Amino acid sequence: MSDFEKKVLEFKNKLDQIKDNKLVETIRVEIFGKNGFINQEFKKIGTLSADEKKIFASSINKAKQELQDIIRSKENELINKELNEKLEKEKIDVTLPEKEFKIGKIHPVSQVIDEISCIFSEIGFSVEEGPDVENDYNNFTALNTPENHPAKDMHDTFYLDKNMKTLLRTHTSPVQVRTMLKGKPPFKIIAPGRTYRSDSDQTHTPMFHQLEGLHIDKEINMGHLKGCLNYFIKEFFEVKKIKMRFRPSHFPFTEPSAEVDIGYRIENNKIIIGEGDKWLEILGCGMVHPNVLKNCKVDSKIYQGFAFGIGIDRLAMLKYGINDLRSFFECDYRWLNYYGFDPLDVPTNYRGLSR
Ligand code: 2NM
Repeated sequence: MSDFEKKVLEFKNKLDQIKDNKLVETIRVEIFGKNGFINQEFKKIGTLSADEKKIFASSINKAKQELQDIIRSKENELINKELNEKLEKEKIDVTLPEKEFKIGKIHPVSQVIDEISCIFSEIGFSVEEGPDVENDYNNFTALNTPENHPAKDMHDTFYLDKNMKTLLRTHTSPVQVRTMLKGKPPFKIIAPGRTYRSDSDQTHTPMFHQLEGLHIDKEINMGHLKGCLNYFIKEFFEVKKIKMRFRPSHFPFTEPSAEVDIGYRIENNKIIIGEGDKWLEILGCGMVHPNVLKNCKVDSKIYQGFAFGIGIDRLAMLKYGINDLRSFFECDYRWLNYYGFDPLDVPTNYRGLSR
């Protein structure tokens, strides 16, 4: 076998073993490139006799044709192989059963917070939030709560340190304090959120939800308070008229203070809100105490206003006919599935955030 034939055989063997298209290209250049094997061999022709020239040229041309064919079919083979591997890897079995698709539910408390936020937003209140872990000043002192007030007792408040300076907020009022301290009047805000008291029975859970409102401006009086709450209760319970009474009460942070009852009656085991001869207490309110305004750097000679606080969990129970408070926080999927709200279903009377 001549050197030429050996070299051709070598290329054929190499090509036969290749598994990567990039290597085919390398060998193609080795064979057919400007300084490649074929051109080198053609250059040798000049040194041969006329007879030898003819034979050698024809064997180069034959080898050239063969190697070209081999390269072409090798390229095709590898392209097909790659494609088939890709198809195999990305294959989708359309006969497989679909994955179970479960949509979550909106907890009644979240639903009611959204509803109330929408109602107050429409009359100019903005929503403020604050931390669950508070200091004694924001939770009690700024709110005119005396040092010996029973709410400050260990039995009522979860303290987080020995000095009783850090605690879990017992109401959302510290949000109002923070808002007043960091801004300038007028203020027109609501603060919904989690609150904590050391209390646990049929109607109390240690964590519960409150929503408080605050409206401070130059000419705010109790008439505005009544009008605002009357509007809110009608919108929330979706009734045209509401029987409502203000009962004198006491809170350290308001003067005067009142509790608000609404009329109701029971008909066919169902509660009718807004009429009837029974009374239901639903919130506390009053005119913000001048001491609170002073503690929050608001000039009480120029500004005054009202505040109110509502228990959200109880409101949700009332509106949506849920009778056990503790079930709210048990995280029972079946309960949430029954009492929760479909996030994609927007009933016509829903004033939710999508509006
Ligand atoms: C209530 C009842 C009455 C109230 C007062 C304040 C603040 F910060 F302005 F002083 N926020 N919330 C308030 C007033 C809360 O809950 C039953």
